[in-house]
Amino acid sequence: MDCLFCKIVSGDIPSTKVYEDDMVLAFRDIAPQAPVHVLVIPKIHIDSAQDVTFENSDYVKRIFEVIPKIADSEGLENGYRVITNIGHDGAQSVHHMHFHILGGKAMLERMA
Ligand code: DGP
Repeated sequence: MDCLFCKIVSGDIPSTKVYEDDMVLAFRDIAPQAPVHVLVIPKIHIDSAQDVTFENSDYVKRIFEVIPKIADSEGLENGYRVITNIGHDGAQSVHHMHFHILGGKAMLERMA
């Protein structure tokens, strides 16, 4: 499958990793929109959060277990934002589910 983030998981495309375990990889966004901008992805291909099922939701569970650990290691004690974009209207550009961790500054209240 021609998927950018699957290639990052396999190591065919390099990334700056900040966390990895058997189910999840987290790496720095190539075009950061905040002082801290990390992407957390499942190591299996799931198109988007719209494709989460009873069969693959353990990956989402794991992602949300590791997000606080990443936030701690990135020094985000004042808070942060977690975003997942879905499909065209959600402005999803890479079609491998990912959760943005954005922090290191106060976010704007408006989200859209
Ligand atoms: P989204 O718009 O939600 O699909 O976000 C995709 C993000 O992926 C976007 O913030 C930029 C990032 N990105 C795209 N290509 C690469 C890449 O090759 N490496 C890394 N580290 N990030 C990438």
